[in-house]
Amino acid sequence: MTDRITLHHLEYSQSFRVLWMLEELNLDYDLVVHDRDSKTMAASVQYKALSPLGTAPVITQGDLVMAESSAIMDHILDQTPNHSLRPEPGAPHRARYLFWWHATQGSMMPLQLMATVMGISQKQLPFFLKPFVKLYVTALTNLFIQPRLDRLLALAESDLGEAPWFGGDTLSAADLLIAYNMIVGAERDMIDPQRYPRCMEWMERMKALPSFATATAKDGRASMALHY
Ligand SMILES: N[C@@H](CCC(=O)N[C@@H](CS)C(=O)NCC(=O)O)C(=O)O
Repeated sequence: MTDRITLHHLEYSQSFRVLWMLEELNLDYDLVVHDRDSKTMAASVQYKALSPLGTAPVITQGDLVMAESSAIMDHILDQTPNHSLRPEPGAPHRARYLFWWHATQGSMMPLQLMATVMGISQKQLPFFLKPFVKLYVTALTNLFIQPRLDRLLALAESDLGEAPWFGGDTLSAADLLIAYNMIVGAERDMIDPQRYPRCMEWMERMKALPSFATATAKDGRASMALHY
C-alpha cells in the first residue's frame, strides 16, 4: 500500500493547482494550509523549511518530500489508476497536451513571474525612484513581456477554437496547471477579455467544475492570486 499524500498548501500560491487536481481526482489525502508571512507576504520560515526549494507547493508521502507543481502533479497521476487527465502516448491530442503542459511552466510562468517581481519591487522603492523605475518597467513590459504573453494567449485562443480543453476533448492536467496562470493573469489585467474571449469562456468552465468549488472551500481564500 502506498503512503498517504500530505499537501502543504500555501495560501495565494501555485499550490492551488495541486489542491484542485487532488479534488478533481477525488483522492484521499491530508491537507495542511499555511498562511504567508504577514510582513513579507513570502512563505513563512517554517514553510520554507519543509521544501527542498523553499517554495510552494510541497508534498510529503512517506519518506518522499517533493517540490515543483508540475512534477508533483505527474507524480500523483503516476499512482492514480483510471484517470483521464493525461492523454496517453499515441492519443490524438497527446502532442497538444504535452505542448501546454510544458509551455505553461517553461514559457508562460517565467513571463508572469517577471511581471510580478517587477510589480512588487516597484512598490518597495523610495518615492523619488518610483517614476524612473515605472518608465523602465513599462518599457520592458511593452517590449518583452506582454508581446510574448500575447503570442501564447493567441495560440491558446486558436487551440480552444479547435477543442474545448488544453488537453483536447476532455479536461486534462494541463488545464489544471495553466488555470493558475490564466486566472491570476486575468485578475492582474494581463489578459484582455476582448482579444481572448475563448480563454475567458474556458476560465468560466474551469471555475464551474465541482472540484474548483471544493478546492476553494478547503483553501478558504476568495482568490488564488496574491494581491500586493
Ligand atoms: N516552479 C515552481 C514555483 C514555485 C514558487 O515560486 N512558488 C511560490 C508561490 S506561487 C512561492 O513559494 N512563493 C513564496 C516564497 O517564495 O517565499 C512550482 O511550480 O512549484
